[in-house]
Amino acid sequence: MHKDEGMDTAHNMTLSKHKSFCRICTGHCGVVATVDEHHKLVAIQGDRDDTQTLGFICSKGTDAVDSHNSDQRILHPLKRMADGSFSAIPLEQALGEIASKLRVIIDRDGPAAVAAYRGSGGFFASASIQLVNAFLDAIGSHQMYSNLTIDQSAKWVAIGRVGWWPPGAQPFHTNDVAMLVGCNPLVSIAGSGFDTRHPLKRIRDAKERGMKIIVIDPRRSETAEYADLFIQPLPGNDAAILAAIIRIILAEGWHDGEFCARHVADLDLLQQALEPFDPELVAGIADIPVESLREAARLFARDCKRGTVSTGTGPSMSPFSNLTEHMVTCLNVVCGRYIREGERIGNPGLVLGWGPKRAQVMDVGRSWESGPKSRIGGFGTVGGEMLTGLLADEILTPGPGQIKCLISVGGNPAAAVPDHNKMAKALESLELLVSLEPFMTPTAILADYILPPRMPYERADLHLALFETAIYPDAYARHTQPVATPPADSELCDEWFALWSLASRLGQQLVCNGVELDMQTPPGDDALLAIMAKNAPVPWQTIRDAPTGYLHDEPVFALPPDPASTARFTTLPADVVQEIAELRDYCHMSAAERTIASFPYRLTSRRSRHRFNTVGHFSPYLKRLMPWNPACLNPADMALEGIENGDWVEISSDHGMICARAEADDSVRTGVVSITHCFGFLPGEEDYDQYGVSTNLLISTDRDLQTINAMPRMSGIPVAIRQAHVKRNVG
Ligand SMILES: Nc1nc2c(c(=O)[nH]1)N[C@H]1C(S)=C(S)[C@@H](COP(=O)(O)OP(=O)(O)OC[C@H]3O[C@@H](n4cnc5c(=O)[nH]c(N)nc54)[C@H](O)[C@@H]3O)O[C@H]1N2
Ligand SMILES: Nc1nc2c(c(=O)[nH]1)N[C@H]1C(S)=C(S)[C@@H](COP(=O)(O)OP(=O)(O)OC[C@H]3O[C@@H](n4cnc5c(=O)[nH]c(N)nc54)[C@H](O)[C@@H]3O)O[C@H]1N2
Ligand code: SF4
Ligand SMILES: [Mo]
Repeated sequence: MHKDEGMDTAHNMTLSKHKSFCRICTGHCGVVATVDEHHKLVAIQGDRDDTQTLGFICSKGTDAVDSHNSDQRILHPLKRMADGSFSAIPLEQALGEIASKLRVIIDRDGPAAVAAYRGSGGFFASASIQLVNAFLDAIGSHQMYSNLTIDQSAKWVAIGRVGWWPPGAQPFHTNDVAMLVGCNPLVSIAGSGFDTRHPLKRIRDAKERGMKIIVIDPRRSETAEYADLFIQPLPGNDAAILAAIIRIILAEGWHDGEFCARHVADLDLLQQALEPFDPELVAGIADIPVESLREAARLFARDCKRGTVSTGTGPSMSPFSNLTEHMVTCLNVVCGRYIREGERIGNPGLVLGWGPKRAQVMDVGRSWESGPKSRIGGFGTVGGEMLTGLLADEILTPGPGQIKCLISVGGNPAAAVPDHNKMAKALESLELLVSLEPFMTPTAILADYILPPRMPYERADLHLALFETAIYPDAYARHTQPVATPPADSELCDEWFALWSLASRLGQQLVCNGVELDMQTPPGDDALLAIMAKNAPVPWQTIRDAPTGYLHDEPVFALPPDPASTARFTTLPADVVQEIAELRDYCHMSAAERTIASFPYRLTSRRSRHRFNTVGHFSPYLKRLMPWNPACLNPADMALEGIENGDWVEISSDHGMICARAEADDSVRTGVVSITHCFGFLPGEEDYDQYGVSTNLLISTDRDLQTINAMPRMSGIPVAIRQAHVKRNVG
């Protein structure tokens, strides 16, 4: 804690300022938090002296003052009563009752009947993050779910299929080119392959030093405004676009032949397999100029020598998403865009372990081919987790292994998970739903018990270590002490405390990072963070006591490969051959065959500045900035459909129908409607002015799932659009 005191003379109050950092998104913005003499948060400002984020802050970051002090915040454990209302009960009682119910379920149905879902709130509570897995391990359940498998799990699939390069990809600040496919870091402040620490400054600086930026997005996004080459395709065509770009590069010999000869097992097979992706054909399907594909290949592979192609949520949510990420990885591989032997690895990790890595391919294996399988569809695990696209069916389908209890740790599956009605029905049907959550969200409303935790500025914390090498270009760690105290008379329960206490009551031993926790005395934030950082190169105290972050600047270089290693990148495994065949067939369909006549538009996902997924719906300030989620349409399409700005429009897919207000937006290409996710409330609660509407009503999890990761089709969704006179949502 870094402290500075002063007087607020108008209110005759002693105010003090403390450095900390925001934990709503991976931006991790350094802030100065002002608290009053009762340690109540009164202001949050961006910290201009922060070495990483340089003063950047957004509307959600400053709103933390109101969210911490909100009169809608839950301040006591709540229990759902027989009549559906909630009653505040003492924490000990709540934990005791939950433990007894867990005991009954485990004894009767086995440990696999107990599942956990970690959402964003759970990811950003660092002291708690390990406890969720530790709890499930202790009781013997494999049912770990999170938002990662309705996000970009295609990246794990690609690593499992192609191979991993331990020193990492070439980092943004050393590069002369960046190809960004379906991500918008200037708004999402997210994304590997970019520098999200004050992204506007970073992109301007990069352009100033000559970096070329290629953006592929159906919407001329805020990031696309900085592009040297902007390609605006119909959504869902990224796999074909990237296949065509690789085909051009290989045909022209612009790839890194030396790197490929040494590290790629089957380049010739890839080249043959991509033969069907003739640029003319692909350009026709994606509705882009063929020259833009050639220009992208030239700029990326011939004219620039360092830089990567990276994706965000757009392509990972659209059709052919695993194949798209495969092509992304292949493009980086054929151009050799990895940190090489002898080169400095800017961030070789810190909290989760640090040290030199060999410049060679590592075969990490296909996690989904061994280990536990889902009952529905026989899918395996990805990133060590079961697949959220199947969660509702795993709850609803009777039989051995059916999930009867879900512990939601900082997540809002009732609002965030596709197939909105099915997910809500599943949560409602659970024998026991526990929500570790500060607000009365759709998920909390369906819960049997709500345990409200301390909010970020009230707890000690670390940056999101799981993604540390993507967030920080150097080996850097950010710790904060609590800077505010929780509201008076509250009885809160941190996520870690709930899980520790439940395990303890069930007589289970928790093990975190190889350390057995004392199950008699609660560990506390500091002990848990120290355990997480036990493989860091410096003692925990060094990281903890660095007031504004710890930089470990001992240089690390990529080591020579192990001569005995035979691992190579595999660009054409058998399942990819099959996916390429499917994509080829799709590309060879006629336009009429490719489009479902009754659903001629494509709905695309996008993020909004003034929400973080479902976070912000309880904030008067953020709601003023963005009350609901408009359906953004190109004015030409609006004219075609006879829709005026502000009109109600019906958007229907083969699964459901929603109503939203149309907004003319010429940054959206024709044929597309762009609308933000995670609005809306529970099925049946239709109050657009209050909540907006859930696009998850349009998405099925019965079909259109990707193989391997069961990723639902959440973007590039075929829809019909028409002016509506009566507003109604039908899932
Ligand atoms: N149709 C469609 N659906 C989507 C997406 C899309 O683009 N389109 N995007 C998907 C993606 S990428 C994601 S990541 C998921 C998000 O899915 P979730 O992670 O389930 O949803 P969030 O809204 O991020 O949930 C965060 C919750 O944490 C709570 N919270 C805030 N602070 C704390 C805290 O300190 N502790 C605890 N315990 N809780 C806290 C918030 O109130 C909120 O309820 O949604 C997915 N759903
Ligand atoms: N302000 C804000 N920030 C957030 C979030 C938020 O809700 N609000 N959510 C957070 C989360 S959970 C995540 S995972 C990250 C995500 O971060 P990003 O992936 O950067 O998310 P978006 O800003 O939605 O950018 C996705 C882009 O993909 C485009 N797109 C949609 N479909 C396709 C397609 O088929 N092909 C191509 N090429 N592009 C397509 C969209 O037009 C959009 O511009 O953001 C995080 N940060
Ligand atoms: S929510 Fe805003 S202030 Fe907070 S870390 Fe993200 S970008 Fe920074
Ligand atoms: Mo996400």
